Amino acid sequence: MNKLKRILAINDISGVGKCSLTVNISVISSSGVECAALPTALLSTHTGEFEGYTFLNLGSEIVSIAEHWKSLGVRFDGIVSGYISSVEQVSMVKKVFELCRNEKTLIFVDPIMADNGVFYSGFDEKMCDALREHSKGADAICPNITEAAFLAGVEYEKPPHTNKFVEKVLSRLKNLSVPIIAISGIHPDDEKIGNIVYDSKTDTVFNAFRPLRPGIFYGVGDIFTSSFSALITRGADTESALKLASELVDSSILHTYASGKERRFGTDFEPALCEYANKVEAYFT
Ligand code: PXL
Repeated sequence: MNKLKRILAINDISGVGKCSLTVNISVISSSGVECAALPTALLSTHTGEFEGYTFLNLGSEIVSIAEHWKSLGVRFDGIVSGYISSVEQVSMVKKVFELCRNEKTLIFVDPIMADNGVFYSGFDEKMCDALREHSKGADAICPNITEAAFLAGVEYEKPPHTNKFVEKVLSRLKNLSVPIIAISGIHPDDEKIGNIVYDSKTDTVFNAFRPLRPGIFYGVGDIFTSSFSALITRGADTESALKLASELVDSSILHTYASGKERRFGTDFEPALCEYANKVEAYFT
């Protein structure tokens, strides 16, 4: 039997709205990987399309928690860095990497800061610069196309995302020397949307597109990053991890779309998890 892998997810906990840690824990666990959690902030909901959400910065706890884990000898096979509340917290998360990694730990950075061409509430250029630095030294980064353009210093272009735009973004991101670059939410024409992954080991770009369903689906970036990072940590090749993660996103979107629910309450990945888990186990068998 293969040893159970363990990932640390560093992200906020938004109580309602199905994003960040609530997604990380569910999807990473369903991928057959243990998920430990380090919350960077506590919110009542995510920040998109909700008014009056509460926000508590948990920065003062971050390094102490990691020091306790170090004293216990806890190490992680993978660390996923997600929503970081401020520039100051970026250096705390860096410290967590130092305390909780060994020479084999894979580091995944999801530079959560923006979508659809605009920064999320509370983020700006300074945070973008800090996340660019934070991304250097990661084994993989998982930005959406807006975050990818911002990190690359390329002006964001609205859909349709042309090949020229995507290639420019990717070629600038390669300068960060991160071995795997996974970009989600690329929308090349009216009919499709999807993800691409650049793997520097083989100098190959893989893609996975799905039929477009109109509107915003909150948390799909978190679903994708959680699945992709768990599968890579378990030893999947990049092409298979992209395929399985993209199928989970696609299926979650289909369930949400069919339900007609209010989108801000999040994407319904739960009905898709059982089939996903079975596919993952079949892949690793
Ligand atoms: O899904 C990304 C995300 C994470 N955390 C918070 C958010 C968002 C996106 O809106 O608001 C708090």
